[in-house]
Amino acid sequence: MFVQIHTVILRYLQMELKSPFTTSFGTMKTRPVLLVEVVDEDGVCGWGEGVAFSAPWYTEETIETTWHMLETFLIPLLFQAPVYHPDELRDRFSIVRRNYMAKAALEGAVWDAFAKRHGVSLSSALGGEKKEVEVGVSIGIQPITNILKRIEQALAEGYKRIKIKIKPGWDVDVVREIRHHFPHVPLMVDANSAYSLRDIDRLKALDDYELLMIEQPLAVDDIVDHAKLQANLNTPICLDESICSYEDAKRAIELKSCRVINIKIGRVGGLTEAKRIHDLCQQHHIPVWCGGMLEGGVGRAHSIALATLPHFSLPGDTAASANYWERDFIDPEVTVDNGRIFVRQQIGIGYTVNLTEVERRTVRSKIYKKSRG
Ligand code: OSB
Ligand code: MG
Repeated sequence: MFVQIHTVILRYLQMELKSPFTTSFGTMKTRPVLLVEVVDEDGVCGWGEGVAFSAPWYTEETIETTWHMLETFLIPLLFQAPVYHPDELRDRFSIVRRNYMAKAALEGAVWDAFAKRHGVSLSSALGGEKKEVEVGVSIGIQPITNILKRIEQALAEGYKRIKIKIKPGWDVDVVREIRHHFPHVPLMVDANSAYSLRDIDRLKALDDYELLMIEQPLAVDDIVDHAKLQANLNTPICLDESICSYEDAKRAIELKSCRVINIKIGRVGGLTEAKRIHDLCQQHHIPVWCGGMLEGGVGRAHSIALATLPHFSLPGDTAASANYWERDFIDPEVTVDNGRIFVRQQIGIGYTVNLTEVERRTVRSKIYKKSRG
């Protein structure tokens, strides 16, 4: 059985975040979403989501560059030949360098269509086993009283772990204050590359607060400096932005640049590559968890499916839809029960895309058709 895609629809959605999200880089109030719909010869649909933001602060991609790469290169490559298994797309797309979020958006849609054709959930198509996944929340930079309130609320909802964003000058004091109110809560911090080795004393000061890990303290390409930092820290380093491929993960493990890896489907170019990194980390006993990109429902569903693989042993960032949106564009919305998401067993991503909710937010859309013959 194979999937021959003959139509791809790209949609640009503008989503309003319930509350602004601030990282070491800046604040986001809205979240553009690139929705990818693929349709095969028999009318089976698959859904994918591009996770690039409107500005290239997290990685070099933006929603506009992903649209361009899809339209000009990736969609034509997909139309070229049938897909017997979505794993083939990694090779087929490799003639386009990097542009991982663009590749992941289209590959994810094909994975969904593939699972639907085979009558299985995306989780089982990937080899996932878990029937529920544990999740935490990521709390942006904001006044400390708000952070304490958000933590209290998240704990009341049962979330398994709290992550806060830090930056130079907004770190040790904030963590100390949180520990004062919540001495034993599973807590971690994420710097989104805001530090350099010159800040080593400030980062070492965080060792006193029993943090689960420090996520991406140094720059994206500072794989050597991360190794030097890790050798001087008791707190495990978790890499996010630095790991864009299996090879990146291999280097980071060999150099001992981190003790934990955050896997995001978009950042690494798709589910196939995410699975390869998962398997590598499993062999090397490096714990992994599934990161988040403030996704809409489709991206959220893909992350949930990925997190059902056995080596995702730490709670991820995939919180409930209601943590981000007044109304997500899938049915049902993603809900969290005592810090757990129950994995839907329906075919494909397991959630239905609500076209009314999609169209309400669609700013622009375009249909691409495979040419005949
Ligand atoms: O670094 O993990 C990150 C959000 C946007 C971009 C990067 C990151 C994040 C988060 C929030 O931390 C994850 C989420 O709740 O989806
Ligand atoms: Mg991060």
